[in-house]
Amino acid sequence: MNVQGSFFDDGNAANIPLLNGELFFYPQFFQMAESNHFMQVLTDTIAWKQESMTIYGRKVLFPRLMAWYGNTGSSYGFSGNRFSPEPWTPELLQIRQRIAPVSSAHFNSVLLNLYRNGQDSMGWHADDEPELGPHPVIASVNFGATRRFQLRYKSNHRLKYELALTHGSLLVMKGSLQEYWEHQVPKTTKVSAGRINLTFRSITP
Ligand SMILES: O=C(O)CCC(=O)C(=O)O
Ligand SMILES: [Mn+2]
Repeated sequence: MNVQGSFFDDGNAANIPLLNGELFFYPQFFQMAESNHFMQVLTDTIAWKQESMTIYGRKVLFPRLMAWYGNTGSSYGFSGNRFSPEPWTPELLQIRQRIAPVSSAHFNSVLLNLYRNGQDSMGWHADDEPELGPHPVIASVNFGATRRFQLRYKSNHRLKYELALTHGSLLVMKGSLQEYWEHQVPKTTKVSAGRINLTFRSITP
């Protein structure tokens, strides 16, 4: 289904107009009770790990916990790491099924991030790894603490956009967004609670 078509089904959806990129935000995609349930179950059942990357020969820990789930064979590499996915859990399959109608993509994997508090973060990057293909559709699901999600245009950093990713929200990134824009989740002293973000992706080995 076309994402725009879903606007008639969900009055809360918004198409955020950006130069050279498509962004769709559903602030209350999941209801409060479901969101609380997923936050709890994912916190307890996902195989969270603190991965490291090597920068100028030094091992540096990522400032968050991560996990990678998906179809066998959808291995995924970034920052010098190569991840083989854990098999889908029932809750991850339920979430994937819920977002399928508004994402118009077949997701074979999901990268999960657990931000333990406001000191955990993700720096500027684009989801432009070759295995995602040229115009990837990435569906980003959020549970727990609200965190700021910032975008900046690669060739002109003064062009920027920011939104608050709230408990139960869904953000869909598509078109040429990853080619022209970067995004980040900055550190904040204002948040002490945890947040889980899931980015559903389609990987071509
Ligand atoms: O936590 C977020 O909202 C962003 C996650 C992200 O950009 C990623 O996993 O590539
Ligand atoms: Mn990303």
